[in-house]
Amino acid sequence: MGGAGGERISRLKGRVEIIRSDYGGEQTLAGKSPFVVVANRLPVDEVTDDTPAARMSGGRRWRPSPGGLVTALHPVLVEHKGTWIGWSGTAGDAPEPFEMDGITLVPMALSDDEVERYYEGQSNATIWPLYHDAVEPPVFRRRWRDAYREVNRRYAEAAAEVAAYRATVWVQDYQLQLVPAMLRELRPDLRIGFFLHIPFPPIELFMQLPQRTEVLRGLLGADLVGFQQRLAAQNFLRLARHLLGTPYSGSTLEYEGRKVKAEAFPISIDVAEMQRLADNPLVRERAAQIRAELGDPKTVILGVDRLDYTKGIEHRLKAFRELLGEGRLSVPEAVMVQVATPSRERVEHYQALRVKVEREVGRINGDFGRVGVPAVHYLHQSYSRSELAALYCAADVMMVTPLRDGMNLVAKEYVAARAEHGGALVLSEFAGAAGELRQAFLCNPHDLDGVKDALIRAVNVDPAEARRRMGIMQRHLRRHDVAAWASDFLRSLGDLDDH
Ligand code: ADQ
Repeated sequence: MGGAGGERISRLKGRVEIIRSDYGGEQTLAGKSPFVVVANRLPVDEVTDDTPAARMSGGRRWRPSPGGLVTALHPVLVEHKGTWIGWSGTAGDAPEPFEMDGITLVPMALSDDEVERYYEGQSNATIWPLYHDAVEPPVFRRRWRDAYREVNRRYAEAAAEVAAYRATVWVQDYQLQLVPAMLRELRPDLRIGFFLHIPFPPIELFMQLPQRTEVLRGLLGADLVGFQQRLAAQNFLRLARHLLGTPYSGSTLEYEGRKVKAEAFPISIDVAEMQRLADNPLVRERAAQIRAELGDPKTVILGVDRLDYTKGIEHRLKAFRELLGEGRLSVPEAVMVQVATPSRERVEHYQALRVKVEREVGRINGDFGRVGVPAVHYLHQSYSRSELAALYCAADVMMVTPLRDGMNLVAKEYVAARAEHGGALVLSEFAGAAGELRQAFLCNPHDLDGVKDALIRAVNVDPAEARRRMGIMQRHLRRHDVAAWASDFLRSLGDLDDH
């Protein structure tokens, strides 16, 4: 790591320049960013533009990829001349930093090899399964770990370079757990926050990680470590005591003479945006059209997930199949629509999952479908926000049955889209969202009979009762939207008294 005192060579953005590591206070860092977000991905997608004009200019074009995080942080980023550091999504050289909608975006380069080892390997085949209760066995590889460390170091150096004196830097998620400590070593003046979007496992599981002490120390580089749920924050505090003997009281621990806070900040969605979409007459029309195309069934049951083994898609399909087999549901009165967004398609577990899900869909349709009337409509595609909103509006019952999920935004989006129209949410107890959406039909996805019963109760719920439940959950979401989430986190980070 760049040494204290003296000079450090930074090869950021393909340039080589010398910066003084005794950052020298406000003057030397004038013009830099007082608020920096560091995330694996930038909040934009590259648009393939093969027109002669685009080729001539050598320019790359970008379009915002709308997500809850950027929606929530956009006002803060604009107000504070913020910078977002992240990967563009394409392997190879990184484009130069550029401005979009009032935010400076600093693209990071990842080579093909790094995409395979840091992103698909260590992030998505080691840490992702381990942190999700090891529902698939995590794979441990030394070369993945080395790439993870190297990429984390580059992100930390990029943040150190763009951050103003005493800036606030907010690091996001499991791909970048080493960044807080690396950044603190480079820039002890910064206020550093970290938020983990996925669960944080209990000690027994975390201890499997060969890199466990390094990851823990990496996170402890932050002033505030945020989690989706209180249980995750407690797992973290207990782990620090277990592994490093770090004492804690309440949510604050003492580490290397500093205070580190670990707290829960359940993430949310842009509730107003989803409600606006759901109220849009074009979206309503599209919802009616979807129902008509499905053959105007009495009950439309919907699932919307990334095609991921944590989401419990197979369990949900199996419950539906058994209910059809037992005659407790029947086609065409009830049909299921399962949207499974393509995801991490080069990772082995994901390829295997796709085969299993598609086989199960084929089996259900073979057994219970008729010509022109499938029992399950399976869509392995990405959709626009308005098409998703139309699907939510069209669905009588939404099934969200993950085996483990940090939060699950789909559950919140469905509730926000239902306005005064009722509808029922079947929700796994193992989704973070279950901590807030208590009026859902909660179930344990491992208990197939329990899932079946919850689905039947949701299908048969009295409409007035459905509206009552939906109303309570909506009121909760209106008070706890993603903007409230971001400001709660940043307020808590700003309240820390050690600066
Ligand atoms: P994810 O695991 O990706 O997020 P989730 O919270 O459900 O899961 O968010 C998925 C998002 O993608 C939703 O906003 C949804 O609308 C969108 N989406 C899903 N299918 C789509 C499709 N076919 N087309 C277009 N959009 C689609 C991780 C954690 C979660 C945590 C979030 C945020 O795993 O637990 O809730 O981060 O912190």
